[in-house]
Amino acid sequence: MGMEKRVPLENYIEYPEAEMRERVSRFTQNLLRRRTVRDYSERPVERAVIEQAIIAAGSAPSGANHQPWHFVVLSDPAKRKALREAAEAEEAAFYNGKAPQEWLDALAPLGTDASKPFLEHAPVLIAVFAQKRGGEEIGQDKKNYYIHESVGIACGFLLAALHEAGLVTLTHTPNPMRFLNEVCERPVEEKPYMLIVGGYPAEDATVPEHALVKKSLNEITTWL
Ligand code: IYR
Repeated sequence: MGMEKRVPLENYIEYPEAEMRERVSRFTQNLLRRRTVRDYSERPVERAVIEQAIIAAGSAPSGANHQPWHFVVLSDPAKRKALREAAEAEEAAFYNGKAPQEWLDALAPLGTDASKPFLEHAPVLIAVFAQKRGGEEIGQDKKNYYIHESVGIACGFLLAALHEAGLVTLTHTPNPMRFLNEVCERPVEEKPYMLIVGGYPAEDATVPEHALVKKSLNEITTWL
């Protein structure tokens, strides 16, 4: 046996099968309403809501439970403006030559372009950083494991929590996004992983039809 200390599993809840079916379908139907939205209202979102969503993200499973993530919530207008300008410069380079035609063709049905006003004006902007080194406690300097998997799951939890709160979201990954370290005042050892934008949709918000098409259960599943 290992040297680990173990405690009883607490807080587990078993549901009767009928309730289980009901719960999972309610959860699924709710997640199916999630849309990636690019048109935001400037109406503010309470800090307490953002905090709860980040707590949900921070509960994600991670390699060796090292929790290799850091979340920077950006509201400072000067920082938001600087971030937008840096991201739009990278995106302009991407859309005007750097991206291969195949990639541009894949994006055409989404209608995205280099203009990213939500980076400055959406009420919630969270920059997620991945830590190569750290540990289960702040201040440690151990090697982290399965960093991409861990931070990816945390981002999924974050998106789901914001959706559950009744907000719309957008993932944005300017490429390259090293400029985020400076804007967000994070050390170079941390790698910017993703920007998560959230808020209330603008009254005239639209979504591309293309994004409504999801593969069916049969297409994405094999039962052996
Ligand atoms: N980062 C760019 C391009 C982009 C790439 C993919 I793949 C998308 O699904 C959407 C956008 C941008 O944000 O415009």
